[in-house]
Amino acid sequence: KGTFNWEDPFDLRSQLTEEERTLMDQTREYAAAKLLPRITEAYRHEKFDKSLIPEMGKMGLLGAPYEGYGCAGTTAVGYGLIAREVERVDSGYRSTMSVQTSLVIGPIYNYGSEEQRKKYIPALAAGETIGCFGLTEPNHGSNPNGMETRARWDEKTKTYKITGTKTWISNSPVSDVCIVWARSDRHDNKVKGFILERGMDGLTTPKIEGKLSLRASVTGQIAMDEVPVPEANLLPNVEGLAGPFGCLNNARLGIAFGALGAAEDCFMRAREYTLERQQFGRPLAANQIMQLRFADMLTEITLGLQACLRVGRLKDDGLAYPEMVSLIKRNSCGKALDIARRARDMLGGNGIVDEYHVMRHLCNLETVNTYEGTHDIHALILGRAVTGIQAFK
Ligand code: TGC
Ligand code: FAD
Repeated sequence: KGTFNWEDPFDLRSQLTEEERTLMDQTREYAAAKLLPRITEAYRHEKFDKSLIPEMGKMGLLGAPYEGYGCAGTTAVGYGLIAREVERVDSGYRSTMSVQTSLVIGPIYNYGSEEQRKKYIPALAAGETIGCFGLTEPNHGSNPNGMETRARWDEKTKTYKITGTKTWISNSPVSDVCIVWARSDRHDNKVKGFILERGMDGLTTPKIEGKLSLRASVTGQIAMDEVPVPEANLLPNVEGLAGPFGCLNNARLGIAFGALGAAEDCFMRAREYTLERQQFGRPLAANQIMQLRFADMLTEITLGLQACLRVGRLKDDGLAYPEMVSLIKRNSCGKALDIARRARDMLGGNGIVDEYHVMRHLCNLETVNTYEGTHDIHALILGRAVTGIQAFK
């Protein structure tokens, strides 16, 4: 007979397959050995370390849930576990990994031609090339349906001339490949996906300066002025907003797992700190208030992970609906943010210093709670499901 294991209260480990356990352990070891030692400097000086992409590629972390073309072919749960382990170190590193996986390899894999898959995915999975995903625009964030970016078919040159600006794009300043969503006059003005490559005329990717969050991940714009995109670079097998939203369903699942990884790190650091730190002649952890906070954190993390596991399993069985993903994305991000704020407070003054890691997670989680659909937008998606009434427009 065992005893209660506070580090894994519902024995998540025993609910994983042998391969998932190995993947989780290997990713945790890699993240602790290679990512953790560089994060404080990277965050402090807003340094994006390009070398981590091929490193992640070697570890099989890029494109993990896809089969073939150099991808590992894990379960959806396996992908979530990778996100959790990487985000235990930093949400920015998880962002880099999950954009490359769900938002670049994903659309090429799911909507691309065989030639496109063979041409782009092996290098992206190996981390030899970097990609980004352009949906958000300066005037259209929560409502991508309003997008202004246009693809105009030019019969003479047999190219789409793409014009518009995408903003808040993770990885864009360092990307070799940009997946861009635009309305196409050749397709009844419907949204289509295009693969743009660095070096195309009229394409620039300026960096966004001044971020106080996600500083280890580089963010920028994709500015397009009549960029000539060959027909071969159109994603042929999808049309409409279902294209980008289909990619987001996969990425949001990873975020739901990932945000809880950041929360777990805050919880563990607050525990270590309050056991060590003495005030009023005893450890801070001896106070009932502290223990109540730990009980609350442990409860939310444990329930949240169990929910992620359930949705991941349903996804692997082809039974996950987007609303399920909205529920866990919203829950994990909101709860992780609350846990990080609590943990920051429990570390007192030291809690604001980067060497203690908690404030960094807290700042990062502000972004994680906003991107891929804000906390409130996911509430409205769920509210629509419950009432049948669309409240956001
Ligand atoms: P709506 O009328 O609901 O749907 C339009 C069409 O899209 C289809 N659809 C979906 N398909 C697959 N999965 C989903 N989750 C889908 N949601 C909608 C729908 O069936 C319909 O298809 P069709 O064929 O009938 O036309 O669309 P709406 O315009 O009313 O949407 C409203 C809302 C709020 C749901 C949507 O706009 C939304 O999700 N907004 C949030 C925007 C967002 O998440 N942006 C993310 C940008 S990418 C990013 O942040 C990356 S960060 C990466 C990182 O660094 O980690
Ligand atoms: P808005 O849509 O202007 O929302 C502002 C506020 O209004 C929010 O609180 C929102 O919940 C609320 N709101 C909006 N509409 C309603 C409504 N109808 N009812 C009630 N409240 C409402 N995008 C990409 O395409 N690719 C990327 O790689 C990417 N990476 C990102 C990286 C970072 C660091 C950040 C910060 C963002 C990134 N994004 C990316 C963009 C992100 O998806 C958007 O910021 C997000 O979707 C919100 O859009 P917005 O910033 O325009 O906010």
